[in-house]
Amino acid sequence: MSQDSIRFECADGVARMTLNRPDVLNSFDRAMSARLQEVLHAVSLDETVRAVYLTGAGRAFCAGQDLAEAAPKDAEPIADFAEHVRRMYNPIVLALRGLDKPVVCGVNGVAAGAGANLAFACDLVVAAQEASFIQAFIKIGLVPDTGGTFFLPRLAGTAQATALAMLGEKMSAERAAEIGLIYKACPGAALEETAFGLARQLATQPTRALALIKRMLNASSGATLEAQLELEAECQGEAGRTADYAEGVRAFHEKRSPAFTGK
Ligand code: T3D
Repeated sequence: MSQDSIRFECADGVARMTLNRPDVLNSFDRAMSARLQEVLHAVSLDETVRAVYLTGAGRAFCAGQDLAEAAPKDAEPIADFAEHVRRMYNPIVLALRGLDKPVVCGVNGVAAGAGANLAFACDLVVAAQEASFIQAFIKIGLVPDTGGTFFLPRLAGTAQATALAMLGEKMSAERAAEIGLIYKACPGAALEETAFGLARQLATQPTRALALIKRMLNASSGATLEAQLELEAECQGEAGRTADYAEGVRAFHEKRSPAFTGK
């Protein structure tokens, strides 16, 4: 397995993951998927990591499935796409949504097919103004995967989701922000400062409370009001037992900035 298809560094509580196959616009082959799954698992076990940053190397974020691997010129094509999707993409989406730390995605360039939906599975998505999003699947006779049919209607509504999936048109980062698909767009030169800056900021915040917010938002779309109110009560109970809550209130009374430890 190529270790380099994902560059992985940890510093100051932030795990930085960079999709690193720039010659093919960081499209996914099996090795890159396996490595991303591996680093996401490592991060889930590492208490010193309090936020994750995901981005791409070179001019693209990710062009989805490596089409040379899906249908190679001189070899057998992938025989069973269902099994391929189950192994390549579904575990990554579940790992991102289940991770009890915030994931910031810095979309540095085009995000197509599974690459677009990978971004939408993250918690906060900031895209360079030069970036674009394409549900490219339909252009090659496929259907959205990697959670596209789950995230798109929830983020942007059914009308937009239908148009994106059925037309496969390129959408600018600014338009994606306008319709609520992503958090914000910024000039490309400011992406590092803006998006990675958010990850660094989140790594200094009450990590347990952030994890609980993520848990509640994950549950929200399939919950009744009664169930969601009960979940909020449980999560508030848990947040209230953290050292960070005690520190937050102490800092408030002492009129100083809190020093959260993530405990
Ligand atoms: O199991 C399964 O396989 C099913 C799962 C499917 C999941 C999916 O993600 S399906 C969707 C797959 N992705 C696509 O269909 C997108 C294909 N790429 C594009 O449409 C365009 O490349 C982009 C719109 C993303 C960017 O266009 P542009 O003009 O900026 O770049 P380009 O010139 O098309 O690409 C640059 C190079 O990257 C080029 O290689 P070359 O000619 O310089 O040697 C191109 O072939 C390569 N590349 C781009 N996308 C892919 C790719 N190589 C392999 N796989 C790709 N997906």
